[in-house]
Amino acid sequence: MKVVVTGGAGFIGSHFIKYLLKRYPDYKVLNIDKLTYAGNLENLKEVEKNPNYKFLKADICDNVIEDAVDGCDVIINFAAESHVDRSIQEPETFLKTDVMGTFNLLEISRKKGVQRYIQISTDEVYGSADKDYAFSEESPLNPSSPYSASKASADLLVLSYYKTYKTPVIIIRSTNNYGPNQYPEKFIPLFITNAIEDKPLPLYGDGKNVRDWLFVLDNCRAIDTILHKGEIGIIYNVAGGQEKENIFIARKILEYLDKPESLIKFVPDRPGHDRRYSISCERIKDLGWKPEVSFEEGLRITVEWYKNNEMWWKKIKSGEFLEYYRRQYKL
Ligand code: NAD
Ligand code: TDX
Repeated sequence: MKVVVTGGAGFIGSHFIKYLLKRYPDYKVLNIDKLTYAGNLENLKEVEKNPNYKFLKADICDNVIEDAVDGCDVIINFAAESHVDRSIQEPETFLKTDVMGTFNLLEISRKKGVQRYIQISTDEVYGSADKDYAFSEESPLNPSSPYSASKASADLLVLSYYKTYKTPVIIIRSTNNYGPNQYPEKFIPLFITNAIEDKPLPLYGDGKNVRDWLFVLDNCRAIDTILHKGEIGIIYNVAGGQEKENIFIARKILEYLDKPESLIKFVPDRPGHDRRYSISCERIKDLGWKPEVSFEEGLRITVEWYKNNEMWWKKIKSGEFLEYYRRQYKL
């Protein structure tokens, strides 16, 4: 199978490429990535010499990628601007990449007759869930941030291509991923790396917002399952089934790193901050998938990885990110 992965130099995409090449040694993967601040080819060091792996630095909004995808069977679109706080400060790139980039890939899929177009979406498109309620794939879209609104818009476009042109699409909406190689602006890697450096952990609001955490390799297994067994025209939710308040996670990270709780600093809430994310995922469970990594184990693996790979994140935090971080949290 010839698979085009877009956004494969980012967090989830890079794990997925490594997973796919290991699991299916005869598959060929073309990674198309613009290498924005979030793209990092170091994430792919172990496969860069693999003859079945190729990399193309390009923007998914650009028509030049049309020739590159020639002859591919599947496109899996991970490429996106993915950080909610950045979308609040600078929404435009989110519309360009997440909406127009998806549009460009759909057009290419339609013209080239790809066998499958898989859109990597998010549970955030459903918006905040009331206590004890979980959204299903049929729930209405109710996004809160420019990020989730752009992802929801892309989902609607993807579904329209299925209805109008019979483009063979599938949408995957997963809960919050965590694990090694996640850019340290996201909650878990930001808090781990700050704690290692004895810097404050900026906890938004009262710290009681809830996210459902999915270890990144469990998500790779879910995408694999859907790639091979998923039904065309269908949306699949993928839930970690491990809902935690942010403050619980902050305390666990400090406990694992043997750092004091006084590092937690409550800061003003994120505008439009969704209180809780929760989704049901019976559809993918019916295909035989379930998460295998408990939150405790996944968090330990993640903390250990950041402890042992300081070069990876220190390079990032000492550069452009530091400026952004100072502006954002005024710490
Ligand atoms: P990430 O920010 O780590 O990586 C995004 C990648 O896309 C980067 O390599 C970047 O260079 C690339 N990219 C950005 N704009 C591009 C463009 N115009 N053209 C080509 N490449 C471009 O993101 P991630 O956390 O790995 O998320 C991957 C996907 O999964 C995204 O679509 C995101 O919305 C979705 N998702 C993420 C999570 C999560 O918790 N991280 C949860 C659910 C869904
Ligand atoms: O400094 C912080 N302090 C804090 O309290 C940051 C960065 C986050 N938080 C809170 C906000 C959220 O309640 O932690 C929670 C998780 O925040 P993020 O890591 O920014 O993730 P979230 O907003 O939930 O969105 C993520 O999950 C769904 C990803 O960034 C998206 O790409 C994905 O679609």
